This record gives sequence, structure tokens and C-alpha cells, in this order.
Amino acid sequence: MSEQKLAANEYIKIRSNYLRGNLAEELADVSTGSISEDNQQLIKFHGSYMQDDRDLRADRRKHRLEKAYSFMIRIRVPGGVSTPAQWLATDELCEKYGNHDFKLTTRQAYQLHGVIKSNLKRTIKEINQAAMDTIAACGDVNRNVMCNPNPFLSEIHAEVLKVSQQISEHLTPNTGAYHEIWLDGEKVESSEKEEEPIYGKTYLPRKFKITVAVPPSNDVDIYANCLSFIAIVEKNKLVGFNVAVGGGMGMTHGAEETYPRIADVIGFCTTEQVKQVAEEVVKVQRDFGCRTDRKHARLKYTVQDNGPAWFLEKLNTYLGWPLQAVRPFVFETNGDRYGWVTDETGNSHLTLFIEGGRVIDRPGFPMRTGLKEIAKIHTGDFRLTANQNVIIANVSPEQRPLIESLVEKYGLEDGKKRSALRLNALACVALPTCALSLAEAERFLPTLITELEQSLEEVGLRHDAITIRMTGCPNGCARPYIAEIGFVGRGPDRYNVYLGGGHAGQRLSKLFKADVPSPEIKPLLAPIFSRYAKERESGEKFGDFVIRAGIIAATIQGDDFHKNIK
Ligand code: SRM
Ligand code: SF4
Repeated sequence: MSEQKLAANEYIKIRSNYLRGNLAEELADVSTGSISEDNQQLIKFHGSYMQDDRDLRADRRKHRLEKAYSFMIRIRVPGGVSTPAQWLATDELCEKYGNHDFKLTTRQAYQLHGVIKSNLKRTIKEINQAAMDTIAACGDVNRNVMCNPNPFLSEIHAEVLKVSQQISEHLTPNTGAYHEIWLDGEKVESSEKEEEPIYGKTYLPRKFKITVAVPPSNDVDIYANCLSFIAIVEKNKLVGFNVAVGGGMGMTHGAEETYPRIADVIGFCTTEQVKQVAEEVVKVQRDFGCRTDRKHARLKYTVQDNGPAWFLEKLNTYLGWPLQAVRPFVFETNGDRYGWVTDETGNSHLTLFIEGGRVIDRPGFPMRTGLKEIAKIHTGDFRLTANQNVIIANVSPEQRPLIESLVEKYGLEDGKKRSALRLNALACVALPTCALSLAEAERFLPTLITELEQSLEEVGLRHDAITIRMTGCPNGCARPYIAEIGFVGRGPDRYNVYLGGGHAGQRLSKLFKADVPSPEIKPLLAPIFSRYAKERESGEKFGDFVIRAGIIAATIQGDDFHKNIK
């Protein structure tokens, strides 16, 4: 390990006795709605973030009141597959303890917002009673493992889903702290008895993200993850997985040494080898990842600093055997396929559009109630997509008319009435809950899309799928740097505009214009849409066009993301 001073979080982890800290004591302290800074870091490993309502900050300051503290809780949903009972439990919990809505995240998880400290323990307990958990939903560990939620290819998907759930289980931290603190589990007397065989005492240098995908759908955005497994199907049989490492999105404005990076596909392993490969990739990162600078601590920098060839060699050494050569694969899209589809078993699956992933009842559109009514009678499952949508999956032919009538009754959206731009949009949470947001995202993107739709309609592009993503800050929670159009918050109502990402999420974009006030976005993009409509080649995607037309330079890899800015 480097002789430089370790990052502050490393000491917090060391002191924490396997993620305990004095969280239990602080939760019992009713004199404040907040917890200490150390525990704010530790509680992330348990799946929660302390936040405050930023809409209320100024007013509370004026009245000399403590900030309106509450907690966000992230519920893991490995592979994005959830039972109707779990959907109902999440719905009930958001009503009882949260903000009366819940979020489907860009990593196929559920999020509750607005849970006050005194309700935190009972909420997490009730989540566990519904056979879900929150451990490792956040923190310097492996997070929710994503999996292509595509139930249409039922056999292959079932196998691949199993693989993702096995990885998730295998990499879940071993500590008893979670049970002790939230579920009144028995206290482990001394940390001597406990160990984290994969992570060790200081866990990973930073968060770690894994996904599993079945081409041609890249809806889980494998290139934005630390580690990905790409299913290789030959003669209708799953033969194994290509392994990709070193993707990630987060960066900091003005710090060129931070950048998003596209994962490198470095080899192939069989299905039986996946668990070991996942474990050893984690261990390489545990041992070689940067622990002195948290802005340089993601796996993408370990791969970039040393090169993918070095990483492969190290991984092979850790494995004790070499990965095989990469097998051919093609990704075509990272969007969702809306509406009903029937598979070879006769079951149907309905993908519904959930704008911004927010499951909420609004005046005239009781979407949350509609989905709750479906959950009450549905005998299949709910699949959360990485595009913040939901698939009502495995609907039997007998049940389909019932579900159809509820969809109709509550006006749930199967995408038919929406423009292709809106159906391919993603926005992170941002204001008012996210502590790091510099600008709006979830609350502003729908309005901006309405404006852009006018420009697109004028040139006949309403039905052309263009990926468009917005985040309130450069951390990249909606993966904006691999969208064809990306907006990244710079300050209130101001965004950096990125263009040129790959339609299947396979290429990074580049900064087109910095610090654009929101009213100037439409006039900035309208002429480009017009050129695209007139000059594109047959089948050419918007992200490819802007590069070919010389509107923006292509980014080959993350380290040239900030170069050649026009
Ligand atoms: Fe994220 C931090 C929300 C997916 C990169 N992210 C946060 C926090 C917890 C803010 C904080 O640290 O205080 C946000 C909470 C907001 C809120 O009020 O809920 C937050 N991230 C989200 C979610 C909910 C966005 C959404 O609207 O769906 C997503 C939850 C995913 C999940 O279920 O686990 C979410 N975050 C992502 C993704 C996309 C992905 O994983 O595919 C990324 C980019 C990929 C990556 O990790 O490189 C992402 N989030 C970040 C980062 C930057 C990390 C970095 O390497 O620099 C931060 C900040 C940090 O870690 O310091 C962050
Ligand atoms: Fe918050 Fe930034 Fe992530 Fe958006 S991208 S949720 S603003 S951390």
C-alpha cells in the first residue's frame, strides 16, 4: 500500500469494527434528526444516506431551524426481479414512512426518500420482513448487481438472471453489523470472530458495480460498470460470458484527471467460472485500487493507470488460470422495448414507461395506485429496468385481460403516446433530495423534452429513438456520458451539453457546449436536429451522425474525454 496518507474514509472503515461504528447508539438519540459525519459514511454500507430537503433549506436557515433531515433508503433488487408482494411492501412503506412515492433507480433498485431518523430502523426491519434487504446497496462494496431484465428469451434469461443473483449473494458483505443494528440480531462479542473473506477490514477503496447482459440488448449499460459479464449464446445455448472491466461515469467539473470511462472487454469465461472471476476482480481492486484519493479510487482508474493488459495478467494470476479469448458479440440498443410482448411459453410481458422512475400518484394520473392494484392480482413478477421503467412480467393468458383493464383504468403508459425521445430519456434524482446536485434533473428533463419534441416534430423526427440523459451534477447517476445527448448540471438552470455517445451505450460523448442556460438548450440543438433529418445516412444514429458531420469529435477512451473541445 502507498505510504501516502490514506483517504479519511479508510480510517472510518478501520475504526468501524466491520461497519458498526456507534450507529446503533446514534439512532437511539432523539435530540437530533441527524447522525455524525463518520456514521453518515458508515450508514451507506447499510443502504441509506442522510439527506435534507433542499427546497426547505433557506427557509429553515432563516428561522434558525435544524435542516429538514431525513434518510434515503435503497433497497437491493438483484437482477431487477421483484415479486408483487415486494412491490406492495415498497408501496406501503413509502406511504407509511416516506414521501408517499418511490423511485425505480438506474440500477434496478427501489429507493424510498424522506424517512426520518426515528422511523429508519423500523423501515429497514419491515423491508427485511418483505424478503428484501438494503445491505451493500451503497458503500465501498459491490452494489446491486444488474441483469438484463428481458424475460422474452425465457430460458436463457432465467440462467443469466441466476448468475447475477449468485454473484450478488457471493459478494454480499459477511459482517453481522447489519443484523445487529437493524434486525436486533445477536451481538458479536468481539470482531476477532468475524471476518470478511473477500473484502477484508477496509472493504474496497470505493463503490463497485457489476452487471450481466444478454446481447443485443445493452439496457444495463455494461460499458459504464466496473465489471460486466456479457452472455455468449451459441446455437441457442448459453456457453459463457465475455468479461469487461473498468467502466464508470463519475467526474468532477474542472478536474481533468477525473473522467468517465468505457469498460474494456478483456476475455471470456464459462458460466461455472463467473463467481470466481467476480471475486478475483474484486480482490485485484481491493489490493491495487487507490486508497489515498477517493476521486481516483474506482476500478476504472486502476485499469486506466496500469492498462487493460496488466489487469488481465493480474486477474489471471489471481484466478490461477487464464481467461479465454473474447468471443464475438453485438449490442444494438440500451433502451427499453415498450408495450406487450408474448414469449414462446405463451406468457406476456408489459413494459411500462415510468417517467424519471418516480412511482407517484399525481392529480389526474394515479400511477402508483394503478401499479398497486396490478400488484394485488399479478401472479408473475415485476422487473425493474436500468432505464427506470418496469416490466409487468410473466402474465398468463388468463390474467392478461385483467391486467389490461387495470392499465386502461389507471391510464398507465405503454409508450404508444410518447415520442421516441421521451421513451429513451433518463434523469437522475437531483433536487430536492440529492446533496450533491448543482441543478435540477428529474424535475426538469420532462419539460425540456417537451420543448425539444417541438423541434424534432418540425423536422419529422418524432419517432426516431435518440438517447437523452440528464444529471444534476457530474457524478453521472443517469449515465449521461454514454447518451447521444447528455446534460450535466453546472449550477442552477445551467448545463454542460454533451453529444456523440453511442446509441447502444458503447461510446462516450464529448462536451459540445459548457454552462448553457436552460432556455438556450432548444435553440442550440434545433439546427443539429434539422441537419440530422436532412443529412443522415440510412439507419444512421444521431450520436454517429454528429461525429461524422464534424459537429463534435469522437471520444475514443475516457482519458481523451476532455480533449479536442470545440
Ligand atoms: Fe449515484 C452518488 C443517486 C446510479 C454515480 N447517487 C449518489 C447519491 C447517493 C448522492 C450522494 O452521494 O449524496 C445520489 C442520491 C440521490 C437521491 O436523493 O436519491 C445518487 N445514483 C443515484 C440513483 C438513485 C439515480 C437515479 O435517479 O436512479 C441511482 C441509484 C442506483 C442504485 O440503485 O444503486 C444512481 N450513480 C448511479 C450511476 C449509474 C449506474 O450505476 O449505472 C452512477 C454512474 C456509474 C458509476 O458509478 O461510475 C452513479 N452516484 C454516482 C457518483 C460518482 C461516483 C464516481 O465514481 O465518481 C456519486 C458520488 C460519489 O460516489 O461520491 C453518486
Ligand atoms: Fe445527485 Fe449528481 Fe447523482 Fe444526480 S448525478 S443523483 S445530482 S449525485
